Amino acid sequence: MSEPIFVTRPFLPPLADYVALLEQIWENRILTNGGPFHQSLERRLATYLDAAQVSLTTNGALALEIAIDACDLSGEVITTPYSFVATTHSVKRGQLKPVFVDISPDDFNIDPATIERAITPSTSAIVAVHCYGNPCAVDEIEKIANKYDLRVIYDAAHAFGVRLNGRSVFEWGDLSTISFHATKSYNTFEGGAIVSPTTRFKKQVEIIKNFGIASEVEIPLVGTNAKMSELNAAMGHLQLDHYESIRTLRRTVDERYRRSLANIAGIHVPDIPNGVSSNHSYFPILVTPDFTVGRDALYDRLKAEGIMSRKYFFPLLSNLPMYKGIESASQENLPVANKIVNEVLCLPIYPGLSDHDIDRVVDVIAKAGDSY
Ligand code: T4K
Repeated sequence: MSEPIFVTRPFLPPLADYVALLEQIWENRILTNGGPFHQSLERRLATYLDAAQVSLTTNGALALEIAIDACDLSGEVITTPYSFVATTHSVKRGQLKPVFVDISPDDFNIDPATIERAITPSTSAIVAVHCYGNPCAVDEIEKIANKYDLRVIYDAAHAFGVRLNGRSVFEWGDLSTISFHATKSYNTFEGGAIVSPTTRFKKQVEIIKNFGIASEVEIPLVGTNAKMSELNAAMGHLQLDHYESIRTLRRTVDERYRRSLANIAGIHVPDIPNGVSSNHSYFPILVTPDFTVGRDALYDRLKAEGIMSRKYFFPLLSNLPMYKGIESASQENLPVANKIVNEVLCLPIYPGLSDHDIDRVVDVIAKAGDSY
């Protein structure tokens, strides 16, 4: 059998380039706690992402927990059920009540039309996800947030480098969080960041990510340890050097899939929304009822051929044992999310995925659909 094809593979820069940076770390013996690579990467990313604040963290999950903490929220938080589990868990770990609203079938993000009727006097924020890197309806969300005086936090784990109508997606929201996990389009092995268009929350974020310590003699907050190490920050520099070529390689894969899948009945490939400069971090398709077999059967067929697609984001968060009892988690409240989660399949996409391998994936899908 041919080599397995994974849903993703991390880009790695030439090893010699990383070794050169490791030599500098060995030389100066600063390994963490805001060392020189950490500081310079924050500055470079702030420029690249058009952000006033970039605070690096150990991962995207802690970035989100800290962002929620820094905004000093209370009561209820309106959020999406259609995401990786870290999103709702961060709300819950912040001692807040998640209130689920439905998603749009076009971009799989929170449907802004559902937000307003979910707002109560206890609502303090909206935690939305730019799912698969597609920007949320940011202007509409901003209007609602301003009207009801709510904070907006974007879980932008998937949205590194994404732009909307020429503007960085990180220009919206009070705070956004990113994941630099190995599976993301920009990776530092593990890592993440809290990003903001203002510096309003910067001090708070920096203190929380350093155990709550403000100075040698002041510990004003209950914090955690989410500092990025110099090893990760050094990798971040090299990844940034290569990011635009990584994006181009991903786009090539995306375009070949789109051309090849266009004529397979029952397979729906969502468009990249107008005005979006994508990072092509995921390639979701919907296996609709018009396809010959169901989503799970297609997943199994691909797997039998060594192709590891993923059902991101099944199971739906509102159906998990710890959340399904919440009133807003009912299936009647979330019809679109409950439908999409049973149709979605993310196909392998990463820089360097060959035309031959893309064609192998498409071939299995075409044969499953009996469309030859
Ligand atoms: N918010 C959202 C919306 C998120 O999607 C995530 C993370 C977070 C927050 C939290 O951010 P972090 O705390 O993780 O920074 C993965 C990732 O672990 C997770 O980061 C990601 N989202 C989620 C969507 O996917 P798995 O369980 O799919 O990973 P895994 O280990 O099965 O990897 C998938 C494939 O990638 C493997 O089959 C092979 C390949 N791979 C993976 C790793 C780790 C490699 O080739 N090399 C590697 O080192 O969760």
